Amino acid sequence: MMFDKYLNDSLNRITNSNVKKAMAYSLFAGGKRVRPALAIALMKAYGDQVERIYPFACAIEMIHTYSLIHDDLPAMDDDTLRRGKNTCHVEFDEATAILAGDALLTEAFYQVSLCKTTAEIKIQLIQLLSDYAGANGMVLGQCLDMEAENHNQLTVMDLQKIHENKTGKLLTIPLIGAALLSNHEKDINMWKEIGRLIGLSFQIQDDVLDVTSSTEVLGKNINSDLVNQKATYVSVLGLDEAIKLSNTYYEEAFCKMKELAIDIQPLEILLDKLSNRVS
Ligand code: GRG
Repeated sequence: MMFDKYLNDSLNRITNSNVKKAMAYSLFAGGKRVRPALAIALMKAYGDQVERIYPFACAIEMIHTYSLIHDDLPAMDDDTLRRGKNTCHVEFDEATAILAGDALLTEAFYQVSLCKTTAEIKIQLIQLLSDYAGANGMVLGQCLDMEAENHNQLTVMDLQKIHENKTGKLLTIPLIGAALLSNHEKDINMWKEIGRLIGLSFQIQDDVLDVTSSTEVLGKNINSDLVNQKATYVSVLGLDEAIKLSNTYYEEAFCKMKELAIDIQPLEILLDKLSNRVS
């Protein structure tokens, strides 16, 4: 079964309502599925069955989708366009979008309960999601990002702290999750570092694409950082240095992967795609 079919079927147990419609709308609005792809690639690299990670990958995609719905709300970035479509609160309404985000976050933990693994590993997966997506992780990053809006003298170190949490933690969850599910706990510290590097690189690309791409290609309003007067890797380092730093981080991540006793190819292919992404 393909991952998107699993994701689609995961909604079968949800009672029909406007909230369910909004959850489905945002889950299937054309996301790139980068986080599930990382989890699947690592399962392959470990020689494990990819389907074993589907419930966990589904949980991550649900949390990712909730974060985007809430990030687009008027109280946060107030965005009207994502993935070339209306944002959730524009398509439905603000209250429904808030509830859809809440429901996706909650449903993620139901999905973890479906993982075919031991109770001990499920507890570790639950702790991982709570820690990395919550107030020690992605939510912390979002909070630091909001606080930073009032400071105009941000350094690269400040940006690093924000984005290791806001972007990096959610991109690290699939790697640690796959290591846990395929019984490679000894590799977890390495995946933490690799996830951090991929996360920073992914964020720098996001900042670069915001000034170099177009609304048509990106599916969202461009120059949003400039309009919101946000400090970004591009505003702090300049465009060329930002691109260089993004490539360096991807290379470092790749070098670290090579130190592990795994079949590197599935991750190499994915990392190559990510480092050349245009949206
Ligand atoms: C609201 C708790 C809360 C957190 C929001 C993730 C986030 C934190 C905000 C989204 C805005 C943003 C630019 C985040 C940086 C990470 C990023 C580039 C997200 C977009 O991920 P993609 O490109 O999205 O994987 P698709 O649309 O492909 O699923």
